[in-house]
Amino acid sequence: MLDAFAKIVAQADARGEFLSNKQIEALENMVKEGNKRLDAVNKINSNSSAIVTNSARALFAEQPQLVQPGGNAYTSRRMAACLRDMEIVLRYVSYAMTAGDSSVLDDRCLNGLRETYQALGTPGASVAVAIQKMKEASIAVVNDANGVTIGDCSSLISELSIYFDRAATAVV
Ligand code: PEB
Repeated sequence: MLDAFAKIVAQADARGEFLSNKQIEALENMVKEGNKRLDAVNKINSNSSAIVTNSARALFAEQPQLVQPGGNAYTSRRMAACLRDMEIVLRYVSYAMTAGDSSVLDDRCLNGLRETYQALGTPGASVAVAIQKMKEASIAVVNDANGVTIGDCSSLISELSIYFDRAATAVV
């Protein structure tokens, strides 16, 4: 598992070079914007159950066959597994956002997930829709200006989007 710092160090070491000015600038910027990053993570964490349940509800409204007899989220056992999976993905996205690097998400959550869903007969495309809905909900929560000083969060939002997109593409 890497964070943005360890990643740049590993890359420089692989080439046997000191960090470049550009790399140092990227890390400086990360430190400068660090509080915003942690605020974003904190907002996702404290709204995690709403993000998961609202996104699941939206998925089942669009794909009602999932919750009908024979559907992949039918029976409370499967529904619970589905909500749990969504929460796991959201948690790993929040870790990636904390670290500023996707490796924790890739290695501990997404690696082999497509094959797991194939083996289970769980529709990966539907999981991807659920993840996209969590992305929209998380962005809305992070961008919510209520009670905070408004700043520019655009680059954090695009980074967050990349982690969700990565998760969504990993399951189809
Ligand atoms: C991945 N999900 C399920 C299982 C595993 C995962 C390993 C099988 C074992 C179990 O049920 O616990 N586990 C999960 C994950 C990690 C992990 C992400 C990462 C570290 O360790 N059903 C739907 C929706 C979707 C869904 C489309 C969006 O209709 C999910 C939610 N996952 C789902 C369901 C099951 C499951 C298991 C329903 C149960 C499948 C079954 O037993 O039929």
